Amino acid sequence: MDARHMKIKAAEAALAHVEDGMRLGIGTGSTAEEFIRLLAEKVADGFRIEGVPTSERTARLCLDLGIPLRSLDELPELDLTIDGADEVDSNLNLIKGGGGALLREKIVASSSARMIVIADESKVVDTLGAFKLPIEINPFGQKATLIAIEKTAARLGLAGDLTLRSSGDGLFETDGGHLIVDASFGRIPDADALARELNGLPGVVEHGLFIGMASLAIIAGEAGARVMTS
Ligand code: ABF
Repeated sequence: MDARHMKIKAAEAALAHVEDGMRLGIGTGSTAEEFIRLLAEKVADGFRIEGVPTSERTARLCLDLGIPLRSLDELPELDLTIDGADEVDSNLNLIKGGGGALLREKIVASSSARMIVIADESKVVDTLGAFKLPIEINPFGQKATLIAIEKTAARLGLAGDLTLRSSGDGLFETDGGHLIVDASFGRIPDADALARELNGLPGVVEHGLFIGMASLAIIAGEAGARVMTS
């Protein structure tokens, strides 16, 4: 089964968790987009949901496909968020943000009673960190923030390149106008500690470690979709 079909399998299984009338956080990325396409078919058949998108890209796709959207300010308490991930470990801790939407994804997920992650088997890891950790930073004082991140990581025995993400003709900017640093720390033995330390750095707006946020993960492999719980 190719990667796209695995993503569709995971999206199909996630759809079973969406109830008529739900206030639903809708994620970003190619797996989330397969979910959106399937959700749009149900909405076309009369299924009622109120969607809150986690990125401008997701919002555009939902609107194109006829999924009713609200802002998070209109619906500050959501029933469920369905979103992708770059890495999932056995505790359901995640690395997210490869798509550059990590801040809104984390805000929407934290406003939801439950979060279900949808991913293909390739995202499951023993220890987070093979995927470069996206860290969203304020452009003001970015060099000072990079130094602070390096020093913080070193205190935790982590080291690696910090690369400002670029796109097209310049630095990548998030929907919120921030920059993203991709940190090649490698294996992160204590992701919880790193998350807490990064949260304390003034120039860091958010980071891609989603600790204890996912209620379950639906992982699609050759044999179909399976559920991971922590
Ligand atoms: C988004 O999904 C991001 O947080 C994450 O980087 C991405 C994974 O994308 P894909 O499903 O295309 O692998 O939620």
